[in-house]
Amino acid sequence: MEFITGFTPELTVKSPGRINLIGEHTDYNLGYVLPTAIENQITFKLRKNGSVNKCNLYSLTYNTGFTLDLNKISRSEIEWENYILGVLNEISKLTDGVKGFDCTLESNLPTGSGLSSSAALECGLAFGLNELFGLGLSKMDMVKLSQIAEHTYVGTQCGIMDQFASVMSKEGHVILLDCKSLEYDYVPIDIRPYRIILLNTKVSHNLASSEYNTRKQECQEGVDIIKQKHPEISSLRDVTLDMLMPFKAEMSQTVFNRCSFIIEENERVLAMTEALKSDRLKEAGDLLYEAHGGISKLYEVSCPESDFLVDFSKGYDTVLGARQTGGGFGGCTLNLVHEAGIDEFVTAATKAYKNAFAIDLEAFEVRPSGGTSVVV
Ligand code: GAF
Repeated sequence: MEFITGFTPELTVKSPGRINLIGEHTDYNLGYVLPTAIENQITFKLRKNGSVNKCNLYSLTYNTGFTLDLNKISRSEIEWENYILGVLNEISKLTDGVKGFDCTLESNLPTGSGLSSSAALECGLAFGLNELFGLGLSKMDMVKLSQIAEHTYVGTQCGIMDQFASVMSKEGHVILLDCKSLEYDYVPIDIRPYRIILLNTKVSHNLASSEYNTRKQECQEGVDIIKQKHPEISSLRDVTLDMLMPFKAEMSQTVFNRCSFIIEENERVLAMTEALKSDRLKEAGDLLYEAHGGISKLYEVSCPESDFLVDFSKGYDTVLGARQTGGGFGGCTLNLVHEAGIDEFVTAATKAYKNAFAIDLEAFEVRPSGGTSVVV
């Protein structure tokens, strides 16, 4: 099949990936997160094609495309198509305003690296179609429908953080999002002379999606047990460590560990917010290390490659803190590194990582950036 890829677009949209400074797996436990969009993004070029229901999508990055019929949307065997199909399916529940369109996508956001290329894809498409066809969807409509698309078409029971960060981020800020009330604050982040350096492990262990759903179930199991004595709680967000302790004997060690991590991680998000607001960068770094300890030992969503890089960073005075960012089982570690020490740290980490895993590390700086937008 021949795809039309070189057309003059009516609209260009950029949709960013995200980092999460801290607050991992807290979103579906209705707690707090502290993400921001980054400059790495997917660019969508769109035009109406005059047909009622025929849509052509083509990824210039992966040289692959597909055609779909808006009247016959169903799940595909091909993973990336499901992000698109899921979004179209959710939009169709809200409006019949989408008609035939052509779309090319180009990405400089590595997939499977914990930077949420999935949400960038979902939200960019929703945003682009909203603009192209004047659908009248709000930003929160786009966030929510993209999250549901991932549940129904992709099968990951994700929380709301990634889609929220992709759409709502603001340059120079992280977002303190309360995933229960969906209230949020933009927190300015000025960590000079430190920078945010990502080290991409280049591994994405394929148990990520199934283990993700298992973690969600384990947390729910914990909630169900605690609820028997505290009927007022509806999520781990409402539980303190003191409330959890008496239930230790009633829970498996695994469920107890998962619950402890989430409760502590929520506290770390709030502590990180305060540390950033008052320039206590050393404390911010310590919180990252603490969080990684929990990610690795209590929540068990790390992997040898991420653990290696986080441990390695501890040998450098120029690194304040590090942890794996995102859903887990690989992807990137996020490091707060003094600008004078970046080259030395990255060179040494690259060499050590290659020796340990025979993988070429990829390192890059990211800056808190704005959310999904039209390119003018
Ligand atoms: C993935 C999910 F999509 C998010 O909702 C979040 O739970 C994250 O993992 C872990 O914090 O990116």
